[in-house]
Amino acid sequence: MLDNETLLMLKTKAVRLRELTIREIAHLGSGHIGGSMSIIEILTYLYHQAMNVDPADPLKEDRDRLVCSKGHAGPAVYATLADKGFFPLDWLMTLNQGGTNLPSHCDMTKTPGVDFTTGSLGQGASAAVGIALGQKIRGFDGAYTYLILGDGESQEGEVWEAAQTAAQFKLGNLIAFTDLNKKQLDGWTEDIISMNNLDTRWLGFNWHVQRINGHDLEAIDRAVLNAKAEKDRPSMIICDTIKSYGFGPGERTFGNHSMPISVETAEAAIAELHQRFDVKEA
Ligand SMILES: Cc1ncc(C[n+]2csc(CCOP(=O)(O)OP(=O)(O)O)c2C)c(N)n1
Ligand SMILES: [Mg+2]
Repeated sequence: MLDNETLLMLKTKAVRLRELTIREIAHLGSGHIGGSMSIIEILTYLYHQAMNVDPADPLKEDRDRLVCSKGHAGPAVYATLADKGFFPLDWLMTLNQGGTNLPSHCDMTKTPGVDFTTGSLGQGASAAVGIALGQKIRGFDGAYTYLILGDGESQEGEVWEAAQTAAQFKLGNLIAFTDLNKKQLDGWTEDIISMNNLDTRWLGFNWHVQRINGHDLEAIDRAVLNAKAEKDRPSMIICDTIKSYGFGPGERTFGNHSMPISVETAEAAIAELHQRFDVKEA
């Protein structure tokens, strides 16, 4: 259970990571704001509560790993890693420009702290299974592999090949999140290929399954602790989220997968963010 001080720290951190992500995309002029904003609490919890990682030694062998399979959420991952100290904050202003170390989609060959290259949806699931299996084979007891999938991404067949393999190898050290933000690139997931029965699908593949509010840090904490108690089954934490959560102009726009953001819009949105989310003294 999170004590009050830790919860306050995490909530404050989530606001900061949203602010960095908005500024980073606005500096470029446009980008994948929707799916970046919806995973901020998951990233906040992982990097500030759950994961054994060391910014000074990003390739430490027995570290926990994250595969952000929805690689287009790179801007949120980069904000998290920069803030954590994996690389200088001013790199964020080079997002997706020539010569950058922060390409639009996550690339492990370019960015310190990125554990796997993603962007081709579905592939990160298989990679995470392989990484988790490797941790077990190498005897890294207590090391976990975390995986973040999109709901639209879950339409990919490769996700389900990975699911059955993880169950077969009893990968209790694999903890996955589905960012169930109900939208994919250009519409409602429900209208394209429904993901409404995700819970029973993962159960059918013999995973441990939980469903939570993905913006509730305490719920994420409880779910991760439950997942860790499950030693012989991989875990799926299905997170109900809102696409673009915390970036007001995106929340108010249906097509918020990737959108242009001016610096002026960003600054107004950041003011709104603080109004809504800053933790008030009791
Ligand atoms: C194999 C593959 N097909 C298509 C794309 C193009 N694409 C990028 S993001 C996206 C939508 C993904 O939706 P979802 O997984 O729900 O992501 P989120 O809502 O979290 O942004 C698509 C189709 C891709 N990157 N990879
Ligand atoms: Mg989605």
